[in-house]
Amino acid sequence: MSVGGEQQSQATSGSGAQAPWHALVLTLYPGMFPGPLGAGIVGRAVQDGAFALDTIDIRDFASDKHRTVDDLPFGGGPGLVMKPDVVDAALAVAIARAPEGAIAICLSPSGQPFDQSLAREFAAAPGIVLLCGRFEGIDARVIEARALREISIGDFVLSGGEPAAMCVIDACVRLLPGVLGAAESLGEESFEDGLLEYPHYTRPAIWQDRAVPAVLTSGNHANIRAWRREQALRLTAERRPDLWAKHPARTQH
Ligand code: 9WO
Repeated sequence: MSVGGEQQSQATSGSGAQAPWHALVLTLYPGMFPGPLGAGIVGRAVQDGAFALDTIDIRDFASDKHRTVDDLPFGGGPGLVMKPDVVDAALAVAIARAPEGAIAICLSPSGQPFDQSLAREFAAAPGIVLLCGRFEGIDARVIEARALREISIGDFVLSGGEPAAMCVIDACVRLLPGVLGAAESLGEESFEDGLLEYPHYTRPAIWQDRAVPAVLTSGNHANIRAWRREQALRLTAERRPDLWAKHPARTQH
């Protein structure tokens, strides 16, 4: 058997808009999707057809009767490495199926740190192809040959790239036009201005002897805006010196 992903891949997409933003995930565990992406705002976006979520099972591109996708590492050492021929055959189909201009990504702790500006870049593209590794990793030659963007969601090791792919997709989808309603819309949100979020409060005004900050119940909206800005600046300076160093407000505080 040779290349065959077409029939086995699953699509989860709505029926509304034409050529919606497309996320195409290459994985050995297509059953993990949509998973958490089926809930809440992102789940609604799939149902509404604001974006298309598609998986390709990498194992469908194995060429032997045992459907082998991994092999021993050259140079020795523990574990197994995903075979370049199998991964490349899956990528060929993925790139052909994804919209022209889609960005091809590999999830790896060695990648470029994912942040809100990368989410904006990916959301502005016609779509993304996400390669999720398993075992000890993927043969480096296929990543180089396909010029994949290596992306990290943080300095920790997962058992596979899939949870990281879900994070990237979630961050991009909520930036697509029409996905967030007015009530949830961006603007004051964390990272849209390079700052951490100010703290939030709701009723009751006193809970377990703790009162809400008085300014929030004052009705003075200029003071409330100023207080929230101060809190965002203070939290960012205290907790995230890396973000604070890049922020234009740093010199005034
Ligand atoms: C694992 C690894 C460990 C140390 C330094 C570099 C590394 N690369 C990989 C790797 O690509 N691993 C593959 C995907 C196979 C094993 C599970 N994988 C994975 C991806 N673990 N953790 C991630 C990941 C992805 C994005 N952001 C953080 C972690």
